[in-house]
Amino acid sequence: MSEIHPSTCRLCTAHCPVLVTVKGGRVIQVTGDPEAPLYRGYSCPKGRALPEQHNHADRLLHSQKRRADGSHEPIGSEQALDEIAAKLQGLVSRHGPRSVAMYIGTNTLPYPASGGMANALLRAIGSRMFFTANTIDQPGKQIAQALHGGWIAGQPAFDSAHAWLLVGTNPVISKAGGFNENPAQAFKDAVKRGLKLIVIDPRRTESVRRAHIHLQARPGEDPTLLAGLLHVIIAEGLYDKEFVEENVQGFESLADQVKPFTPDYVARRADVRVEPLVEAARVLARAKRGGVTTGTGSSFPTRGNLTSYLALCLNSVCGYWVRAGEKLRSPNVLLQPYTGKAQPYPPYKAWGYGEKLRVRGLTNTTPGLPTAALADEILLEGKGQVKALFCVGSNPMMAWPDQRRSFEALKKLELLVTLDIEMSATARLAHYVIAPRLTFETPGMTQTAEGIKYFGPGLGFDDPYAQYTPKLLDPPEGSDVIEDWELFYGLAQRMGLELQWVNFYGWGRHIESPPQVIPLDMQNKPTTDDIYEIMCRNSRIPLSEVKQYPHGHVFDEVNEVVQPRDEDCEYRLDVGNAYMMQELTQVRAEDFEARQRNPGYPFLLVSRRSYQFLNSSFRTNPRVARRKPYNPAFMNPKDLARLGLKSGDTVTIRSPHDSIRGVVEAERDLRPGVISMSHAFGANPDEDDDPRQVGANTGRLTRVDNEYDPITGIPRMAAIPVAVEASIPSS
Ligand SMILES: Nc1nc2c(c(=O)[nH]1)N[C@H]1C(S)=C(S)[C@@H](COP(=O)(O)OP(=O)(O)OC[C@H]3O[C@@H](n4cnc5c(=O)[nH]c(N)nc54)[C@H](O)[C@@H]3O)O[C@H]1N2
Ligand SMILES: Nc1nc2c(c(=O)[nH]1)N[C@H]1C(S)=C(S)[C@@H](COP(=O)(O)OP(=O)(O)OC[C@H]3O[C@@H](n4cnc5c(=O)[nH]c(N)nc54)[C@H](O)[C@@H]3O)O[C@H]1N2
Ligand code: SF4
Ligand SMILES: [Mo]
Repeated sequence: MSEIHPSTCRLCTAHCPVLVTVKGGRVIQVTGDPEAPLYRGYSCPKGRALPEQHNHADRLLHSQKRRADGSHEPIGSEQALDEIAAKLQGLVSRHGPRSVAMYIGTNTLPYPASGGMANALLRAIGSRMFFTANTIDQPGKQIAQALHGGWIAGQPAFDSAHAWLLVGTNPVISKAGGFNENPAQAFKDAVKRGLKLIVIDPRRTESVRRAHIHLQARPGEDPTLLAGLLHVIIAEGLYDKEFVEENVQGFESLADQVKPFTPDYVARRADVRVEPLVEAARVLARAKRGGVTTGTGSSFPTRGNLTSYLALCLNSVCGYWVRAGEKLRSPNVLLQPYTGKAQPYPPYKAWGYGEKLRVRGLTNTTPGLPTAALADEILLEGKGQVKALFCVGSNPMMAWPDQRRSFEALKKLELLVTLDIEMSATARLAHYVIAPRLTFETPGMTQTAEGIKYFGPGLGFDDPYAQYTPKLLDPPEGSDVIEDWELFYGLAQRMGLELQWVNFYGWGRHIESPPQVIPLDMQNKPTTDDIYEIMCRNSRIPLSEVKQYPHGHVFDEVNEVVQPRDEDCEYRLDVGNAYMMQELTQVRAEDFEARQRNPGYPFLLVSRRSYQFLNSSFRTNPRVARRKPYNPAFMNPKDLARLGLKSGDTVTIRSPHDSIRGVVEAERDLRPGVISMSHAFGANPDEDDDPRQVGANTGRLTRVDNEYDPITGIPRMAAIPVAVEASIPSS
């Protein structure tokens, strides 16, 4: 007998409501939930492959301990925790708390308690070395928000907008940028009702299909393009004068700085035509309600802070912020209530506080400690050297830039612990691999996906939507798996540490939600549901009420009207930040023609998300990876022909730093001169890396200490100059 339960796929920020068929204690099918609101029954191949993930033959059902020869053997989870606690204690007493670091990755998203508990343990130890994937993703978003300030009432909801600009993001596949609920359908509906979609992307993506204008620009030129759009809007006097007058400062500086970015200059430099560029600017400026969303495509080619900042400037100059009397976008449901006012909150400190890194002058920043510097913090001898690293739902060996350096670093650690469902590339180097429970074996809720809104305007859910799902099944019989958070709680217990939970959501100055500190009971272990109750202590809608709607619910009673500006509010949005204006001057001064000539490396390698894979996850999932377990190197057919290559050929892709082997595939929709590949594939440097079996690791082509952002440390991760040569088949 099988039963069907409503639940949530929590793999990506979309958090799609799903129906889960359970038979004999095993999950056998996952489909979209037609009864759920907003999503219209949507699900994607990864969500539908969750049964194969849960039942995978290679799923870790027992934690693993590394033997002296590098192989692993099973170990009981209690025993593993005892041993790890003892080692950790020893390292802390010998080398101090800073020798312990955490790295939190994407697969903490399904488990809302895990990141917070990892952080609680680290704080109890006295270390501030807390790193996340955020600083190798789009850290510029939070830097820009801090320099520009924000708008308490937020951005208009997409379904009310007249124009929208997507820069280096492909939400139809990635669900990023706040397009959670069936974005393909949302774009279709919006365009039908008259919205004009504008996309800047070197590839004619799935999201471009509905676009009014597609600027298929040269990668890495987003600051130039955005400055060009601002140039036209200001030069033609199309900006929202009333809004700017009342709410914006620094307008003169911005106007001055974008002056040299004439349409002719921008068109020549980014290799687009003048007419659509000017038309895009006019469409954006004439729309009363709109938005600008940037993505990883515009973050990775360096200058992500500036790109995000100029995107915010476009929003402000066009007056794309919700006004008094309108409906508040993203009112909180599982987060604290707040009053949405039509007024700015002021800029705040973006970096230069908290923990200082020992390399490259880096500090803590609004997006967190620079993860691209963590390998060097492990490698660099001396006081404060990192000796122990915990990886939570993350995979540094696949995801960090400069793979060979990461490899040297992880091998040097005295204690590497990772929580993973399989023997990932990182797990293969780890002293301990803790086997965790999987999605449907744990309760879940949408609070984290809701909280994404604090990462930038337009993110999170537009509507007051929430869902809770109970645990649906027990882990497989005979297994010994724990929830991620139990590792950190268990270590704290063993080390005699008192943990304090911190509810930490809100914009820079925490105008909505000042952090709350809640001591955890260290004698009577809480349940996951107890922790969720703590997390939702001050939520706008009690978690118990959300639980009444197993298919998820839009809490319309939370739909609030935006309040007018406080009489005494003098805050303004800053579009003329000196640091950003200086960077824009540097961009204008670059000899772009010399850079473009780069004869040794005639192609630019960029990144992309695949529908089947989630970063390094699902690569061995039989349902989605059967046909093609690797990441093809997509190229324009004309480029292939010119090089005498055809789809399926193996090539060597060489950057100034290193080289990888890839399998080329023709893609007409890609701009000539560009190679587009997904990241998080390949193998460790000491392993067999047949590109047809495991793909290639694009992170190997980059260096962390060469072209990097001086604030967030993120290095060039895309628009990497490369050469492509046919590979000599290995015998
Ligand atoms: N060159 C290049 N580099 C990039 C990017 C790029 O586009 N190009 N993208 C960057 C971005 S945006 C990001 S966010 C980072 C991602 O960086 P990471 O988060 O470090 O990498 P992931 O591959 O997402 O790691 C997820 C890990 O979680 C494991 N896992 C899967 N399910 C579970 C589970 O249920 N529980 C637990 N505990 N673990 C699980 C997977 O097996 C995998 O090992 O990579 C960045 N690196
Ligand atoms: N299916 C799926 N969904 C995912 C993920 C996944 O691996 N698979 N990963 C998740 C993660 S960790 C993240 S951070 C998000 C990321 O979500 P997005 O930021 O939307 O990432 P992509 O879908 O790769 O879209 C980036 C786009 O930028 C384009 N691009 C490349 N270089 C440039 C450039 O220089 N300028 C401009 N303007 N465009 C450029 C690429 O062609 C690509 O279409 O997706 C999340 N969702
Ligand atoms: S879009 Fe994201 S949340 Fe939705 S089914 Fe796919 S992986 Fe799961
Ligand atoms: Mo990401």
